[in-house]
Amino acid sequence: MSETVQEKKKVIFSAIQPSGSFTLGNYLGALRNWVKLQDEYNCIFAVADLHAITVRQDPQKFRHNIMEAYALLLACGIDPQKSPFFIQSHVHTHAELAWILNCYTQFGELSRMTQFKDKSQKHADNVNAGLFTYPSLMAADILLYQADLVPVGIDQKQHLELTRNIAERFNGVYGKTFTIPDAYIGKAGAKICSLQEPTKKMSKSDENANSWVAMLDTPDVIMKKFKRAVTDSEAVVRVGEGKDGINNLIGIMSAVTDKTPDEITAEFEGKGYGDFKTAVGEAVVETLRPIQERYNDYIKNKDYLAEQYKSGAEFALRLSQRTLSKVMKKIGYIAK
Ligand code: ATP
Ligand code: LTN
Repeated sequence: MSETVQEKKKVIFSAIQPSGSFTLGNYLGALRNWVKLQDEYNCIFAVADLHAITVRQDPQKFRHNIMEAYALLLACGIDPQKSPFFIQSHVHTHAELAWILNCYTQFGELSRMTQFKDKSQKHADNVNAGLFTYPSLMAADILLYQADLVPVGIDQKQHLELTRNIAERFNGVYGKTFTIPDAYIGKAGAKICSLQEPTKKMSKSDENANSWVAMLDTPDVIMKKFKRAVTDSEAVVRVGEGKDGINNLIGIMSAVTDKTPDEITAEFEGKGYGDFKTAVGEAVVETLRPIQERYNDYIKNKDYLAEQYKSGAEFALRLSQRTLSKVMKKIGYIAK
């Protein structure tokens, strides 16, 4: 990887938590876009496993989920030759800068984060300090690589605002140290909703497994989930108010086939919801099939995976160490 040639492109950093099996929503709303960004930008991606323990994880499942996440992202098309791709806990600068940034982040700021409020309600028995300071770790992830742009869903925008505030505050005290990152929010319509409650987003932590499609679900399971998808009583395939279920299915169909909603409506004129659901299910199966095939190859090849995540971590450490050293020097720490 030639650092001199790539330095001219804008830097993108993003990460995803290995907190369960990735869904069709994760793929269409985030991962697929990451893959497309790789040529135009200098991308760096990570599996955010340090973030994931803000919620209690079963060790065996956690180990499996981290490896699955890594292999699945490769299968989606993340190319570690183009985009350094690592596991967050392998790069110690993240935890170190997170501690430092914690001391430049106000209690009041963290208290206003809606994700903290939501998650502390959801996990009322484990409102730990990590859940509270999660945004400082996310800020460290981003600022370590001097990222210009951060592709995130709308739910993470508040965390990115806070990252900018922390960076501006630090720069204000010590002089320019961090690049101020901008959110890179994908085009509207990328929000995929639950198949059972189509006003809510499709989420991997939803207890009703019929509400989400996992990227690694078998074709049979995918077809069943689509056949059970909630619709309405009008029986006309068209986008409309009060037709959240059908709107969502049209959105999914449009995302996986690249057809416009109008083209889809025309194609299914006079046909019932049964036919439409089958067609959407089949289109999703075909979209996921090649990814699943590649995943099955990668996950068997643990040596290859290790080679990739180790070299990703080496690259990330070298790059992030530069920022961390600069930060520590400015604060007044004594160099080793
Ligand atoms: P959890 O259920 O644990 O909150 P999640 O499935 O909602 O997880 P995240 O890990 O929070 O997903 O999100 C990872 C990325 O996937 C984010 O960029 C997010 O915006 C995107 N994403 C998640 N769900 C959807 C969805 N239903 N539609 C579009 N994008 C999504
Ligand atoms: N908080 C994010 C995952 C995440 C992230 C990041 C995203 C961790 N570190 C840095 C962008 C940049 C989430 O839960 N979706």
